[in-house]
Formats: sequence, C-alpha cells, structure tokens
Amino acid sequence: MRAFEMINRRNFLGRTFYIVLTFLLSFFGFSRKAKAEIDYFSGTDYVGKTRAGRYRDFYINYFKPMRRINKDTWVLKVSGLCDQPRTFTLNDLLSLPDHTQTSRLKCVECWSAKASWRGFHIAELEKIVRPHTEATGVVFRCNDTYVEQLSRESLNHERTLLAYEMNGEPLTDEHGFPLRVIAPFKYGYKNPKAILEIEYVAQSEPG
Ligand SMILES: Nc1nc2c(c(=O)[nH]1)N[C@H]1C(S)=C(S)[C@@H](COP(=O)(O)O)O[C@H]1N2
Ligand SMILES: [Mo]
Repeated sequence: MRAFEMINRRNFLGRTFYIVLTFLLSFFGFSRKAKAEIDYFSGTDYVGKTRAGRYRDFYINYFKPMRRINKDTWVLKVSGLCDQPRTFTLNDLLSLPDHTQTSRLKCVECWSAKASWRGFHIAELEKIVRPHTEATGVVFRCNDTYVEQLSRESLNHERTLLAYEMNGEPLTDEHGFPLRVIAPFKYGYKNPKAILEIEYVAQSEPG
C-alpha cells in the first residue's frame, strides 16, 4: 500500500513536471514564431492572427484561424426581424449603390491604421429586407465564429459602411473578404470581418 502511494506520488510529480515543461516549450516556440513573422497564408487554407498582411500598419485580427471563403459559393444570409429574410450573392451586393470613404480603424490593442474603403450603406440593403421597427440591433456572424452585435442606429450612421473593397481592391481574406463592417467611430472589434450572416434582433445580446 505504501509503495503504491509512493508510485502514485512520483507519477503525479512527473506529470506536473511534464505539463510545466510543455507549457514553457510552447511559450518559447510561440515567441520565436512571432519574431520570425511566419507567413501564415502561403501553403495553407487558413487565415489567422498575423502581421504578415499586405499593409504594414494593419495588425490582422481573427479570433481564430478560419478557412478562406470561396467567392463563388459565399452568400450573405439576412435573417431575423425583417419582412424579407433572404440571401445575397456577392454580385447582388456589388450592384447596390456604392460609396467610398477614407477612414481609420482603431483597435483597443493600441494601434490604428487608415485605408480607403468602398462598399454600401446598410440602408440600401434595408430597402430590400425591410427590418421591423422593433429590430434595434444587428448580430453579425463571421467565418471564424466571431459574433458581434451593433445597434441599428450606429449601423445607419453616415460613416458606417458595409465594405467589400480596401484601397481600390477587393478585400483580402486577411482583411475580411468578402464583406466587413467599417464603423470608424467604434473600436476595431465592432468592425466584424468575413461576414456570413446578419440577423435583426430586438434587444442587445452580448458579443
Ligand atoms: N471576423 C472577425 N472580425 C474581426 C475580428 C475577428 O477576430 N474576427 N477582430 C476585430 C478586431 S479586434 C479588429 S482591431 C479589427 C482588425 O481589422 P484588420 O484585421 O483588418 O486589421 O477586426 C475586427 N473584426
Ligand atoms: Mo482590435
């Protein structure tokens, strides 16, 4: 019995040591990778958090690595409290009256960067889907399972854009292809990227 306990204790210590060692190794491995700026995009189907994007000033943020979106099969699903829930293809959205603006994205992680964005005002989409008056918020569901809610009021602000172009080119996967929110008066995290679905809701839900 005593011997048995001893073995168990040794087992436990060994395991703890192993866990701590694994943690330390992965931590050092991680910081080495960050320094070397590994290109996450070549030879992989995934996009994650990186600085290795096209624009030096932009820190690319994805809540978790995600599969790239296929432009031929992607549709924007509009659901919830509206008269005409439906899906839009990218071409449907590109044919809405467009708007171009230069604005700055400001992240809570203490960086900001400016670009020219082209897209449409959500009012153009709302002419088609006709949200109900009790729909005061919109939940955005993104390709990396990121979920964020904005009030309809801030979405209908004149500076808010549903953008599909950045600096004269279609959004890259890194910056939210095919569609993202640009709300310059809100922090970056209120600018969801790679949107799959928008849902009209009655009251605020946590992001
Ligand atoms: N789908 C999705 N959108 C997102 C995020 C995310 O993790 N996933 N991060 C947000 C945050 S915190 C910031 S600062 C901006 C960064 O935009 P960028 O990657 O184009 O620089 O995206 C926002 N949109
Ligand atoms: Mo951010």
